[in-house]
Amino acid sequence: MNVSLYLAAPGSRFWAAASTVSLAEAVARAAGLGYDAVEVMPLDACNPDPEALRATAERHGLSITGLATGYVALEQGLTFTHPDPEIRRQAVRAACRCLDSARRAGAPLISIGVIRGRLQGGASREEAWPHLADCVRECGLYAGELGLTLTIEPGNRYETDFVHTVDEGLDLLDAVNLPSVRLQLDTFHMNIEEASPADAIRRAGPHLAHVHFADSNRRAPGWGHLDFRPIAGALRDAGYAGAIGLEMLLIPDLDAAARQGLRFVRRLFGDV
Ligand code: LER
Ligand code: MN
Repeated sequence: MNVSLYLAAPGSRFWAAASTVSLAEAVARAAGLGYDAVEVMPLDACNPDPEALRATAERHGLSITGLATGYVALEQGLTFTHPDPEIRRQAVRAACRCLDSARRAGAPLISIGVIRGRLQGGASREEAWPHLADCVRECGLYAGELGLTLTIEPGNRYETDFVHTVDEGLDLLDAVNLPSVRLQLDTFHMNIEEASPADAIRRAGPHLAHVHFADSNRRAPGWGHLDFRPIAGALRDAGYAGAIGLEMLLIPDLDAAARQGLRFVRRLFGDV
């Protein structure tokens, strides 16, 4: 099993996984602990510099699983469902720049999470949904041109108003209908939104391109009350061959959380 450590760039507004040391230092520590890869939430398209990130990862024998686009919403206030068409255009341009960064960093995917946005300005969900589908289609087409994947990550209701569950994610995939647009699941969000995370994984099946693991409290797996055994069983049943990205609160500190997450995942999948 390829295990990846999710790192938000130092200073990120994202509420989890923000590294307290430089990304170069965090990558070195991940490698030292035995990780296979890292996944990064940048601060913007050039920070971290994609080539420098790639060189750092390669120097430590790690790959880069993906880049997250959350910074486009969190740092720049741009979302795919904003009532202003100019803001939506800028959000698409920013996500396409993230795809360029992923290509330069050697990462195979970028993920679409909070960039979907929240209902604003009185617009209804029905009005905003086609905007979301149009923006995702435009970015998905560009991802296809670059040979990359765009993943839709269902997120819990406190972070986004659009696509909380696997079924809504599958609806969006249907609406977009591009092989370059796939699903990404996160056990933290599934624990809040899905009746059964394991059944949700089975429904996602072949559409699944990436998975995030965190416990019920976003701490390292094993430090909350989620039962990961049915989740691992469902991933096996679904024939999932991608990475497990550990996207956790890095508490009490990066090393302790990263060590616990890696050990837990290796044991869960019988890798040790
Ligand atoms: C946000 O909670 C999340 O799950 C991330 O994957 C954002 O990149
Ligand atoms: Mn996630």
